[in-house]
Amino acid sequence: MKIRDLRARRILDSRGIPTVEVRALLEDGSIGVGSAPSGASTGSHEAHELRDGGDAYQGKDVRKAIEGVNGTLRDGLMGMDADCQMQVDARLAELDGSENKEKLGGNALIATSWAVADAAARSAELPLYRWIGGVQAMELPCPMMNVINGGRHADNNLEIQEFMFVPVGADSFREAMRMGAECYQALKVLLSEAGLSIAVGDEGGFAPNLGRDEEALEWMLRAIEKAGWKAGEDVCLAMDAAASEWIAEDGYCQPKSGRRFQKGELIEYFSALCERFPLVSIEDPLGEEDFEGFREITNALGDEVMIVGDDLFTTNAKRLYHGVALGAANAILIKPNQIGTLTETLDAIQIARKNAYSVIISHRSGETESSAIADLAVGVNAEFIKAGAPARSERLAKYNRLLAIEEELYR
Ligand code: 2PG
Ligand code: MG
Repeated sequence: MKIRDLRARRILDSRGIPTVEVRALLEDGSIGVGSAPSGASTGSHEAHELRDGGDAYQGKDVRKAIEGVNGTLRDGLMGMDADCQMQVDARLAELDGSENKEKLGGNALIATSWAVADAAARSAELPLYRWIGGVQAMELPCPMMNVINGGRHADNNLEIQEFMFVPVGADSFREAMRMGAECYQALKVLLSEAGLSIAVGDEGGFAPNLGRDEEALEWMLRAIEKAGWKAGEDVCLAMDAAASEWIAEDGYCQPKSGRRFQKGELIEYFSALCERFPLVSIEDPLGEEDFEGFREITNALGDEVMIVGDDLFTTNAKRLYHGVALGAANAILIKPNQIGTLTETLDAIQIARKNAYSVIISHRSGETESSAIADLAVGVNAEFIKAGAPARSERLAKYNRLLAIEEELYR
């Protein structure tokens, strides 16, 4: 079905910052919608997020990105077949013409790419996950719920950006949500009883000040027990260190405490945490260029634990190939807006699959109400989805969509 029109407008994301929403109209009247989320701890190799500068919205307005959609992208895509996502996305990249989508903006491109996919799915009268994955789309991911926020996502004193519950023992998505949500509520009670803050960070997790980062994991173990589940069996733990934020001239320096680490010390630090806690996944334990460090930590911990490349790979096929060749990491975080089109996102997922890397579909810290990544997760049978706490509607949009998909698939 041919694309008849494209229209972009400004919406605000979950942090109240402008972002792009695109509507794609097809010749049969089908309308698809897509939007761009936005990161705080962004990798340097991500697709460029086009912002205006100047006074409006502290320089973060997206008028240029919107104009690009309503002009260049609209003209370039009109009349193209929305069913051919690959061609549409190739045209998007061609119209931008730059390596990292800096001309028209990765934010403009990803919103457009999603809008076209959504419109094509509607025109075919298929849910988006089915459109993406065909008959093979059948598995629900295990949620990774970020329940304690630190790093760039909160103004507390925690250096590690995310502490997550991973309900690995659940035998359905519904059950996994129940476990995660019960543990989250138990954690809230425990923190509050201890006089700690239960105000939340960007992804809906609590953001207390604690003595040491490890205490976050201790509170989580207590919460799992209080909720009546077994830590390490029903519910495991995961972290996103986002250690690119700690890169210093001579190694690593955690910005809030000033604590310094050499690469080897950081690997030892995480190894010790894995001995003490039922951790199943550590994301970005080292900086975004430290492929060698990732190889070392994967050698040390990779048999037991997922070592996840986020800033390391930025959903970029070339960077993932490089990592695979070295044995750096054994899992990839997939964020469509890091690369800018759905097709390139699917490429990265396919390379990961072929090389036995686990796939985690991920939200951004600045999110919209879109639930497209939930459909993507089912479409590609991703093992995991990381969409924040089981709280705040921009996070629940993804989890609630998965509950609906599960009902559709397994009623
Ligand atoms: C991450 C993400 C999402 P941000 O680092 O994994 O949790 O954060 O969107 O700020 O990059
Ligand atoms: Mg990350």
